[in-house]
Amino acid sequence: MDRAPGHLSRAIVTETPATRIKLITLGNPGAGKSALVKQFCEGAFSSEYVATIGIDYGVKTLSLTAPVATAASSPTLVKVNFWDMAGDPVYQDVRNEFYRDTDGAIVVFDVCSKISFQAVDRWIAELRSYGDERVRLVLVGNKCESERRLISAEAASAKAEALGCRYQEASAMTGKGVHDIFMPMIQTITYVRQKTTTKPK
Ligand SMILES: Nc1nc2c(ncn2[C@@H]2O[C@H](COP(=O)(O)OP(=O)(O)OP(=O)(O)O)[C@@H](O)[C@H]2O)c(=O)[nH]1
Ligand SMILES: [Mg+2]
Repeated sequence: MDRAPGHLSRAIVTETPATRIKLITLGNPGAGKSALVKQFCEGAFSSEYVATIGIDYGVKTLSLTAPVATAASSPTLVKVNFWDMAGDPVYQDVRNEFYRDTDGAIVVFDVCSKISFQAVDRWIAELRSYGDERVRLVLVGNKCESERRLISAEAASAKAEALGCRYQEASAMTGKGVHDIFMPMIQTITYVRQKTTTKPK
């Protein structure tokens, strides 16, 4: 961590051309969006709540091997650009500037908060109003290690099915499920991008 608390890490400078993808996080204040990104990027967690002001940006460079890169090819370098949005309604105008050109959206609720779960539809509506149709979605129930859970995995899975997306339980605190939020999405987006940009010989 080389910036102030609540911020993401700096870009890793690389000379090699990389596939660039854009991911955004959505969800109510306090759901744990920033904590999930921090856990994925840095393997770290802070119990202090530093609300995101408007939006926060970070980039993580990954070297993907199979199944994205075939055994014969060299690993695929991917720069994942994270736009971590503030959940506070006061920042709606700020968020709306950043929905365009998004490849994947991580919609987060807190399994201990009915309000945050009920707000999922509103977040999807905001995304649909300002983002592109092609955006891939994953619904995330965060804080799953908590004993104060109010939303069952079954209810959340049904919501995800209605939305036509995957449901992933996670805990930014313990790290459980965090890899499985991001990696399948990053791999799919990268794979599709490669297929659509590689011309047949
Ligand atoms: N118990 C528990 N607490 C968590 C977990 N993830 C995040 N938190 C805590 O929840 C609070 C809010 O986390 P943030 O990541 O800042 O929430 P956010 O969704 O980014 O909130 P905004 O930036 O205001 O939209 C912090 O105190 C975190 O430490 C988790 O998995 N388990
Ligand atoms: Mg935040």
